[in-house]
Amino acid sequence: MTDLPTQPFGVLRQGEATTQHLLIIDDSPAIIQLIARMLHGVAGLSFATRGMQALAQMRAQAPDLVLLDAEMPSMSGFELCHLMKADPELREIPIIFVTGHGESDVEVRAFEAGAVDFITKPLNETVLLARVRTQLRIKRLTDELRRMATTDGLTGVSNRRHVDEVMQRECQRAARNGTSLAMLIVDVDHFKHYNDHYGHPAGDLCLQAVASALASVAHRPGDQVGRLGGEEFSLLLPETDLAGAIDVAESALRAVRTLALPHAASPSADHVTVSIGAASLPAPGAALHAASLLMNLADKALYQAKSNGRDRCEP
Ligand code: GH3
Ligand code: MG
Ligand code: MG
Ligand code: MG
Ligand code: MG
Repeated sequence: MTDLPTQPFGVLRQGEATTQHLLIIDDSPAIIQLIARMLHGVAGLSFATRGMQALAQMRAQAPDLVLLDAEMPSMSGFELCHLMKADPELREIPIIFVTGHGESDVEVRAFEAGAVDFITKPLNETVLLARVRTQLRIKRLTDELRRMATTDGLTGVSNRRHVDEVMQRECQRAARNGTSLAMLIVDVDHFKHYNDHYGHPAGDLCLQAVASALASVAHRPGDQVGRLGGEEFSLLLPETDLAGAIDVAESALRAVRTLALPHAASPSADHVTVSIGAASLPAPGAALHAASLLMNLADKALYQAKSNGRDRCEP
């Protein structure tokens, strides 16, 4: 970035996939350029000179940090901040206010609006760098903690806690919008024999392979693959009815068969298979405890799939 930005918004420096991304929102191209120079190499950088453009950019790709000019024409930084805090998708993005006023009431307003920090113009490079680095570090740690709290360590799919959380949310959404919601419970067949025959470390590898096979068939936005525990997985499928869920289950059965993992100790097949129980909402009596009912229905269906011979899905 050597020239003043001439467009109203854009990317100044594309970060690598692993680097963090910062959005500068300021009506002055000169300030944007100054900040970009001071933050050279610290993060991927984008800019916007208007609040509306900034909102569109953040919805397209959420930045890790926003530097927000308090005073802009048409939409002030405070107004933009309020809009972000009212939007569940943008609420968590940390905001550092940048303002020409050093008066304490502006500072108070910034924190009351939900900013994490505050910098005054004229900008001091050392102060800007220190505050930006601090916020990016907090953001990286927060992201990492959230990832650890929601994913299963062995397989990388959602853990049980996150499955329950997303189930509650999706059940409420399905009831509110009158849409269907399906759940599959997937259980590896004769997995105790597998461990006994091949050893526990091989069993772990098998679970990882099954998890990726499941992830490969649950690819619609909003689909969630989770590990309920042991050798039991869940697929939560929003806006999917029972027939649609059974289609996904058939693909899952195929995907696991296609892994072609030998299972010499299985009484029912010579390779690793899974059994699947399917259930969907709306279901009779589901109004109050929809999430646990859906889980129970899928669990009963799984039991049927086991007793009907395994390597199959039952509703
Ligand atoms: P079924 O076909 O009826 O499901 O039989 P199963 O042997 O798969 O079911 P069972 O519940 O008897 O055994 C599940 C086994 O899964 C027992 C347990 O040791 C194993 N298991 C649970 N968690 C893990 C894990 O994280 N890694 C490995 N390797 N094995 C696990
Ligand atoms: Mg301004
Ligand atoms: Mg099993
Ligand atoms: Mg069992
Ligand atoms: Mg089991």
